[in-house]
Amino acid sequence: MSTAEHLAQLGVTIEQARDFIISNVSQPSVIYNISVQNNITAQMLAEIYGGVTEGDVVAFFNISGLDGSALTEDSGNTGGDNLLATAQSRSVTDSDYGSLPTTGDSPAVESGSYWESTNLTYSFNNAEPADYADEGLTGFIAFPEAAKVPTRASFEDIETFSNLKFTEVADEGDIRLNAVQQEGNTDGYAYFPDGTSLGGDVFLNNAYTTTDQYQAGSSNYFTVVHELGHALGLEHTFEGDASLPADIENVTHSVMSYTDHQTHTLSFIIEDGSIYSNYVDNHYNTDYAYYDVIGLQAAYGANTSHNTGNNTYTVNFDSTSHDVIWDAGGTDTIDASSATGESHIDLRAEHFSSIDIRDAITQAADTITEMGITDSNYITFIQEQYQDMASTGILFTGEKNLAISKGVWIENVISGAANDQIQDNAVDNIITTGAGDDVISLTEGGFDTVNAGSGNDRVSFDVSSDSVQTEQQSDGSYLVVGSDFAAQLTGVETLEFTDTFMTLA
Ligand SMILES: [Ca+2]
Ligand SMILES: [Ca+2]
Ligand SMILES: [Ca+2]
Ligand SMILES: [Zn+2]
Repeated sequence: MSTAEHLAQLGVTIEQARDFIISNVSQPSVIYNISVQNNITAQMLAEIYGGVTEGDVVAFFNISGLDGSALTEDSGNTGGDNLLATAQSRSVTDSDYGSLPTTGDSPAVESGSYWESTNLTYSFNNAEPADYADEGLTGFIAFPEAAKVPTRASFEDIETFSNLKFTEVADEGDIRLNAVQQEGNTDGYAYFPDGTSLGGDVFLNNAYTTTDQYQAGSSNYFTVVHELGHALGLEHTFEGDASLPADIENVTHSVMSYTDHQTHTLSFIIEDGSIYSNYVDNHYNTDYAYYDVIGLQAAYGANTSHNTGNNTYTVNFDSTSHDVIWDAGGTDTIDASSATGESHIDLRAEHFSSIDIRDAITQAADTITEMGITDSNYITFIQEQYQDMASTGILFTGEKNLAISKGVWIENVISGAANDQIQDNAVDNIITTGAGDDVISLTEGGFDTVNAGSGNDRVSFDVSSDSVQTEQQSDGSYLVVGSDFAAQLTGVETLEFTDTFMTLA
């Protein structure tokens, strides 16, 4: 069969094939994988490209670390007998954002009452405007400088993931921010954007005015994030047509919840022979949480130009509270290499990870060590305080401290020194787990690379052992190739299949 006939069977002309090669000449693996999949030989590629020999084509691939000879007729490997070539044909490198949130994806926070424009202005009221006359407001003060910090930061955060654009104006913004006396223990309230003059306006409690009170991670900072959510049309997660399920109806999942969860840490002081504990509310969200991001994207569209390059997200116990990754493209990495606690990292969009987990026992031990405490009564007190706080759910432990939003592809991950658990996603992943006994689950496809480092490490697949080919490579790594996935494994001791375990040399 001629080259033209072979290509015709694939539905392309020689000219189209040449254009494809020219436009992908900087990505040899793309041309290589397509050739392997479609039994296109080096000889055919030479003819399609023109002016080069079969040997030139083989050399072109070899320079890029690909086995060019696998594409020659006399290698005996044409068409995928060579396991590495077959593995490369399992590659899935679509790093563009996937399907984006639409109405109904985050029903618990979607009120349906939204601004018509995505270009909004906001202003800080220093005195009561005339149209508030019927509101019966008391204690009107100039909007506190300290509260402007979380306001501006929240608008900036929203711009990173949604199509909304905010401009601060001196007066009469679409969203007007106020500080007034509040009923009972209310920290603030806001109106949905309903087309009225008060629609979108925010009212904070005039009792809070200091920088200290509005520190990042505090409940007052969080109040600003929450009220701006209302001002943009987000409703409470526990009201309206839909609510979050009870087990996730908390501020880890949405800033529109009232249920504190993993928002506090503890500190201790020893004074005059006694030990005292302090609750510290320093782990409230400063940014919108998972369901809020999806709800606002559904209402106003996603910012598809945010973080389109190759980004690294560095995460550990100290660096993050309850973050959500919105990333619109590129080859991206979650770097949890500094973690000393266990990490359970799930690369799939719409899943949560728990990175650098430190439970109550670990935090108590760390505190005892840091404070150099040897008195057994103090030690018992510290341990009990941590365990009591953990039992109410408000002790921050790192649980679910990172979410990957809908439509986001994160390709690579580096975990820390503890015993970690990693879940792959559907594209080619590079998974590096370092020290510790790690478990890596490769169930989603692509041609994944695992370097499990030291320890007793296991890779699990959701297929039976007889449906894969396994081969040790000259560099000592193992190739595992299935019908729709492949993996290249280094530092892995055990393979787990649905029917059996396999020990690697
Ligand atoms: Ca990116
Ligand atoms: Ca390891
Ligand atoms: Ca994968
Ligand atoms: Zn509210």
